Amino acid sequence: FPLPSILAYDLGASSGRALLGRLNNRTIEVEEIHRFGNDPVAIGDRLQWDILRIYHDIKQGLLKAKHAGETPSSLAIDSWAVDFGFIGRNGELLGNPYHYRDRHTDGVMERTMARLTPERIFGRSGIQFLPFNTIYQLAALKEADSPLLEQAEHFLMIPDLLRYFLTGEMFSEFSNATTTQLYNPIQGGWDAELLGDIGISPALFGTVVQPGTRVGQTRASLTEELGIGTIPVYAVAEHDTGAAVAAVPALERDFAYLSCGTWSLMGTEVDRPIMGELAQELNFTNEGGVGGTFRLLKNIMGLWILQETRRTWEKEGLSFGFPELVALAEKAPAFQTFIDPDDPMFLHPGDMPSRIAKYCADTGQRAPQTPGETVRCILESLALKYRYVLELTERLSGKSFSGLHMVGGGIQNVLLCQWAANAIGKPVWAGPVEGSALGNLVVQWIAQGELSDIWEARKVIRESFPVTVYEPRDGAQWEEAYGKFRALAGIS
Ligand code: ADP
Ligand code: LRH
Repeated sequence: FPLPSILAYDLGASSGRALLGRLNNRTIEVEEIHRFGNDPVAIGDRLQWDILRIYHDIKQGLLKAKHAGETPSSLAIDSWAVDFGFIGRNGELLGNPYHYRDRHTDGVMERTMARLTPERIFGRSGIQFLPFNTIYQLAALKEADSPLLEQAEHFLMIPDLLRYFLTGEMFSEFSNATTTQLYNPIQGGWDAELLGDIGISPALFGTVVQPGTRVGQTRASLTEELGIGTIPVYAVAEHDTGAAVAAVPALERDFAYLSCGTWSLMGTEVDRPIMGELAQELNFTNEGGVGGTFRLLKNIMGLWILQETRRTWEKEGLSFGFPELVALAEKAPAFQTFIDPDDPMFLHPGDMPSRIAKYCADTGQRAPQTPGETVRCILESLALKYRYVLELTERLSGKSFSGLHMVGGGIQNVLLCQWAANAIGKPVWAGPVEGSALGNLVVQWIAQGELSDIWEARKVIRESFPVTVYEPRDGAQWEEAYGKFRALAGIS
């Protein structure tokens, strides 16, 4: 008999993808059946999701599965954190969800922090201060007197919303809910006080379910439209970083990870949130995970800067693939220029080479002159920032790590993996590439009793996919570069 398959949708910033997964004895087999664009659409001053097109592509994935003779026995969706849509009284989506890189939140975090105090916000949520957190997106809509708030009856985050389109059922998934900075992990629910503080009705916020909950099935209108059977739908760790960390093939309890895609998310897994003064001061976060875990981590701007650099050059008629950019960086001279990748100037879409040049002018450095120098500056700076954040993670968690697990599309950048190992002076274990989609799959299997728990899942992933080991090299040069980086990037 053919093995039953299940379906995972992972909506990243660089693409959306649908993967079919099979568990063959204790080996995971995956097959990518659909990959599609997930570009936000700029209209006037707004930057928005093309949400109906994404739903269309989710349906395309179902059709492709059907044409391959597959009837997935379940499906689940994960995507990036913080973004959401509203449902009105007729059950329909109101407007297009805003993308978190929209500038409508400019200044809102600062104003909200001044009014509520950082202690109150962090003390109730345990979530790091990022200007695009849902709390500031909602506060921005409130400040702008958005008509959406007059009509909204339900708040749903993106995977919850797409799942609602598929099933007709509304549930909020826990891992993603925590990223709003409006979920209280101590009380275990939406924080009505914080919502009250920003003037948003708690009545919009519905039942929160844990990763691994069955939350409906494909609705009749959809199965009829596509000519497919009914498919059970699960809530997994619908926050893509939660899914990626679930898929880290660690065998030891105290491990450090770097989920390396558009963002670089670095930290460790903990059993309960670390919400003290130091965590707040270092701006670490405690995002909800699978099986009662939390991710103590910090966001690092990541390969977004490289993606936007590439897009800028493309507009200028210079077209490079990622492998080509990596080759150019390798040939450029080492340790010429450093940026702090987390400078707010790099957050919004736009001309990154010009912003890097401005950063260099502001810090008295010679700006990179060629594409190779530019890419080298980005990748070296990222690797050095990894060292900084890894040291902070050790300090805050009281753990000591023997190396770093890297997962996600960014591990295809072998130079970055090697430089990360060099910068931290410890081995990097890189794999798997499709971390989020795999985390999505294994949580479905855990929910169905095919895998016992997250630790068995990690073992099975370890046995099913290669892990490339990068041993640290050139320690003295990287040590010296780290000192220069900290001085030039203004990192104390
Ligand atoms: P997301 O899930 O956030 O969309 P991914 O995990 O797919 O991101 O990672 C995308 C990143 O991976 C790109 O920004 C790019 O820098 C890197 N990448 C993808 N393919 C390659 C490649 N062939 N060589 C080097 N880097 C790559
Ligand atoms: C990574 C990610 C990250 C969030 C950001 C908005 O894709 O979900 O964990 O901080 O996107």
